[in-house]
Amino acid sequence: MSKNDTRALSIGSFAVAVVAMFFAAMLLITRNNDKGTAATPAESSVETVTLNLASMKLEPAELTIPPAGANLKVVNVDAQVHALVIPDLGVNIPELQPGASVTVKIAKHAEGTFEMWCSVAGHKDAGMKGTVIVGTGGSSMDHTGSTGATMTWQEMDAQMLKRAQAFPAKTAGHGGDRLEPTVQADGTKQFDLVAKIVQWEVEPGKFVEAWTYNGVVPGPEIHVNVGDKVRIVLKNELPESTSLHLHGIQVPNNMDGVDPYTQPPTIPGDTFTYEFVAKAGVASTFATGIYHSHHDAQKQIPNGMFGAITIGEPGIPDVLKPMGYTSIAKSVNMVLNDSGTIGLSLNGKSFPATEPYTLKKDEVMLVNYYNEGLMGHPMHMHQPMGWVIAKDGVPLLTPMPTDTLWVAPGERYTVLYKAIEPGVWAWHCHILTHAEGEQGMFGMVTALIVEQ
Ligand SMILES: [Cu+2]
Repeated sequence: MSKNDTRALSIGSFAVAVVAMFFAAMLLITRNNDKGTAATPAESSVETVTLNLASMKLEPAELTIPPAGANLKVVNVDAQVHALVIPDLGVNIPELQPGASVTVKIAKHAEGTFEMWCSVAGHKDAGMKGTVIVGTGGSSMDHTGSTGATMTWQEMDAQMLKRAQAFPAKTAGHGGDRLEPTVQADGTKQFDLVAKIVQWEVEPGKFVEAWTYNGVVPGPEIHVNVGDKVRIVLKNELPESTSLHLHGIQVPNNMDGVDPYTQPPTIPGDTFTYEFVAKAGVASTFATGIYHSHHDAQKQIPNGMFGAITIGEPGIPDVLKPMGYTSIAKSVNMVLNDSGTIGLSLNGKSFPATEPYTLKKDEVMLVNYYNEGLMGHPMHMHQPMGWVIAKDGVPLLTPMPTDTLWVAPGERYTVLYKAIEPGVWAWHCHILTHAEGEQGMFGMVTALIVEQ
């Protein structure tokens, strides 16, 4: 990006940040009321503070608890068992399985700073330790990456500028690229997938333990034509069983990948072969699906086990053609995620490591949104109005305009965006705690760059 581009981005980010902090505060109130973890109405006003047990670290490492007490929600977002002790506050969670969470009540307590750590042997020394501050410093659950410290507005601007200028930041690994099949003698297109754990750089310097297909997040895109004979050979190199579900794709029941109903689990070291003839969706000429794990899915999927599978090509609806939607210059799969080791991300990367997309003025980009996370995300493109042309791989009878599109877990939407005006246009999830805080933009943010 040029200097002007990044400057435009940073000025925009400041304006949004002011609004963001206001809405983030409102969201907190709503979220607390929605929690429902409190047993009695009297407890519903108690704040809930979240602590993630991540790969050899506690997030946040500095946790603030109000002196009035709080519900402490401890989530194990890692792929191995962890524990948590805060002796001074009477917290002792001896074991928390991967993906599990538990909420403990912390009573009213005098202000002070206390130690916390994971009590699994070796984990504390490896970095799983932090401090709990009982005080009025504010909640630590409001946004990812918050420093919790008070900044002047000048410091805040400087930090936001630095972050905006880091975009697009280079990281190791790129997911979602198309996988070339090996074509068999009978014409069958074979795709080989290996399920394995790798260290994945989500944002610069932040490596997480990702559960992947072929070592990338998202897994490689599988693309075939209607009528193709398809074979997917899945080898399991994970420390636990798995199975591969073809979400939104018409396959015979025994190829649906839901163990133990349609197949036995594919145990570590084993291989399972999925075979089917590629069909368009019902009432469609194409299909827009996703392949993902259907075994211990609440862990395996958010940790990275998902990839697009597309059959055929969506066409441009006739009604949009007089509006300049004549050909598709670029097709993009955009997989949303919010949980597991990967966390808030677009195609397996968090801002500023997300990928920018460049179009020339008047060009049209087709975007397939997929949500593989645990919550809905309203995806917002700043300038160009989009047209939703298909839901879950089936064309809409009438395209629907959108600048903000709610994408629920499991849904797919196909949207055409036309580049109207040159500039850097932010493109992000509009749940503001997924996108921007006092440190600047983070998580589910990228940009469309429209060139003259
Ligand atoms: Cu979101």
